[in-house]
Amino acid sequence: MITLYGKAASRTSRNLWALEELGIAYKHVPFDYLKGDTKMAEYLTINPAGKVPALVDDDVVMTESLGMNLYIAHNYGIGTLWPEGKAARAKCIQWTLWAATELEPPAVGRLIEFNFKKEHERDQKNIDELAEHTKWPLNTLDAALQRSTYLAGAMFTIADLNVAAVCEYLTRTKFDLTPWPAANRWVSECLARPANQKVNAMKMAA
Ligand SMILES: N[C@@H](CCC(=O)N[C@@H](CS)C(=O)NCC(=O)O)C(=O)O
Repeated sequence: MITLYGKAASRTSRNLWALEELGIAYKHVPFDYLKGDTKMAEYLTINPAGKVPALVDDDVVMTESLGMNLYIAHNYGIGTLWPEGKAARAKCIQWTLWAATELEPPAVGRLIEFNFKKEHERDQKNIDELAEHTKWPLNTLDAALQRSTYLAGAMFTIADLNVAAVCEYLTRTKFDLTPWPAANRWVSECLARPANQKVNAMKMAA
């Protein structure tokens, strides 16, 4: 059985979302990185970087939330989160790396400005620059979603989950997505899925 480390209100939420989509049994250990749980010796043997999330599945120990979701989908979600066919699977890998490298840096920067700083501490110049760096990736995402219902074809896959989970940083910080209507519609639809709503409830409860 998979054991997933990390409180729901962290990047762990994207892994909880994947596990909930698949409906598989898992154990959740809600270690809190803000309280120092992840710097305990016990946890550092799992992730020497002292960050969440991390996953243990028998002899597999893995970190990096978006990569963990590829692992979960590939091993437990064939035909659902992990689509059939080379072309669709290629898109899952492509969009996951795109989320990590193109969209997450400016999106996390924005989250830090709005959720981790008090209003008077915010750096407007940084917020404006981050918004500029967010526009190009959103153009790319919108163009893809004008051509295809989901990122890897006609069905929701781990490609959508991984990218939408990063887009959630934008919606949470009230970034206006209306200039990208296809992406805007798709983000709303993905985030409204029952599995993600269940994870949202876990975040609130923690
Ligand atoms: N690239 C990593 C980032 C992990 C990460 O930075 N996690 C944060 C919580 S969302 C953390 O544990 N921070 C604690 C720290 O930096 O010491 C991933 O996607 O898993």
